Amino acid sequence: MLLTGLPATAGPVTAARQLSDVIPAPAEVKANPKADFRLTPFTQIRTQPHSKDATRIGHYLARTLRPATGYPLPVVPARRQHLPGISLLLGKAAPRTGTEGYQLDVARSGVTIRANTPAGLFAGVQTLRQLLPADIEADRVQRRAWTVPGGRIVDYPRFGYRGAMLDLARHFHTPDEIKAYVDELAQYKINHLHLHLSDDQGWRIQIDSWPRLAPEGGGPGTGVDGEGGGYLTKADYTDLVRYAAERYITVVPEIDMPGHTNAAQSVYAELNCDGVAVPPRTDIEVGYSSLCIDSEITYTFVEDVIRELAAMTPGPYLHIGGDEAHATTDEDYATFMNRVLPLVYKYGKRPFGWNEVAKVDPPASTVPQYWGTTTQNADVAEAAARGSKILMSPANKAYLDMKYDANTPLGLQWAGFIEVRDAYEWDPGNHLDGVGEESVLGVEAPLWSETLRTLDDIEFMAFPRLPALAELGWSPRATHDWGSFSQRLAEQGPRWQLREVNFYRSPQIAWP
Ligand code: TNX
Repeated sequence: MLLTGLPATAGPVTAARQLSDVIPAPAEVKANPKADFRLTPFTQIRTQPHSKDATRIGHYLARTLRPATGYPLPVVPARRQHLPGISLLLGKAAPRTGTEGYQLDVARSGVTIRANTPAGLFAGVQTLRQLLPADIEADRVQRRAWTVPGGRIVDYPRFGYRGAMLDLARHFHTPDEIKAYVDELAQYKINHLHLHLSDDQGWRIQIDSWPRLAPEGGGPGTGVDGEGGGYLTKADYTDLVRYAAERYITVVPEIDMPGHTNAAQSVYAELNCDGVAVPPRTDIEVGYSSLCIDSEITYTFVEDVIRELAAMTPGPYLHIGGDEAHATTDEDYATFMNRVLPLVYKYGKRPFGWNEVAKVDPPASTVPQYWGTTTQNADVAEAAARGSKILMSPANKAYLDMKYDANTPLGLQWAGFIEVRDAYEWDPGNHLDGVGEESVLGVEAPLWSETLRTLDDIEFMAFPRLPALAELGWSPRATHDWGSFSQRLAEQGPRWQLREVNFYRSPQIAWP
């Protein structure tokens, strides 16, 4: 383009993008090769007038595109349209785009993203970002053409819940590390972040009514091998919730009980049946701890924690764990859950539990999270038959802490090795007997931290498998195709490199 002073093909570092080169695969794509759009130094970002959300998303887009283009990209209200631009408009999107989808039109004269909600606009912005050449992720000016392939995308999710879980208990991860992960999750249209805030090795959230819990249960020397200390203050947590919400990600906090409670029981003696505090633990055993089911103080404690956690959590869900309670009898487990589930409702939240919670016939609005490794679970199937929605996290497909293969330096292997193709090749809507598409709330990718300390460690396990799970959660089944996915995934490699995101160079992918 004349105005840019750049030759049309300046610095073609990466191949031209196709309109369908997006993860997760969009629902509907109609390319129009004659309608490519080119960003120029005069491009404006025009946002829905009088919409704070659209303006904020416009600034987010501008911040994303400025470093590599060096263009000013002013964010202005979408009124007059005489300069080429990117328009972010609320309303008038195809009805099937629903509450999270969007419609993206690329023509020579401009790019228009329309959505019924800000969340949809934000999703459309992520698509636009991926449609630009990978160099757009550079933190310094790249002299090259910035072309967006022409045509129309109409896109919307298959499942309403697309999640990632981070275990802060086995090793604490700092707010900055969590935010960096959130930034990556948002690009793949993940909309929930589940924080595993307590376990045997650590307690990671400030609770005012039990003031020693976090400073002692999450202090120096806690975590696996005593090397994972730290906790979130209420201010940290609130700031994280806000940061995630600005990226249309809802935080789902988890306090694991009645097992996985050694950290709390090592700080407060009264949480043990014999009134004696247990020693802190830094090993990776599971299934040995249990709250004292017959003691009233247990329920005072649980209610205090749920009340304080619910008060700082704007999202609708609160996860109460419930897994691997091997030190609790079945009868005690039912007694406990039948007292604690109502407490979650009392404070206005909808309970999540690991799939063991299905054993107690919880109300239909309680969500069992399936983490088994087989395709059969009678309790979960019965819950689905009673109307429960199930969250799918089968450990042999969706666990990001499983090793890729025998040589992976990090991770565990109790659920098997999970290469990127294994993470991709299953159908959440047809995986578990008796749990069909209509019973599935969505897909979540848990990342347990027994072996993970740094952000580099987290990223190495999450990428490239997280995008595979994100695609299973968002894209219609009809788009499912390993050949297409593996090519689109390969193109994410240079983007991760430019963003300094660590990833596993899976031999299954032809990285450029
Ligand atoms: C099982 S999955 C656990 C966690 C471990 C994880 C390690 C689940 C509900 N419980 O306590 O961290 O395996 O992969």
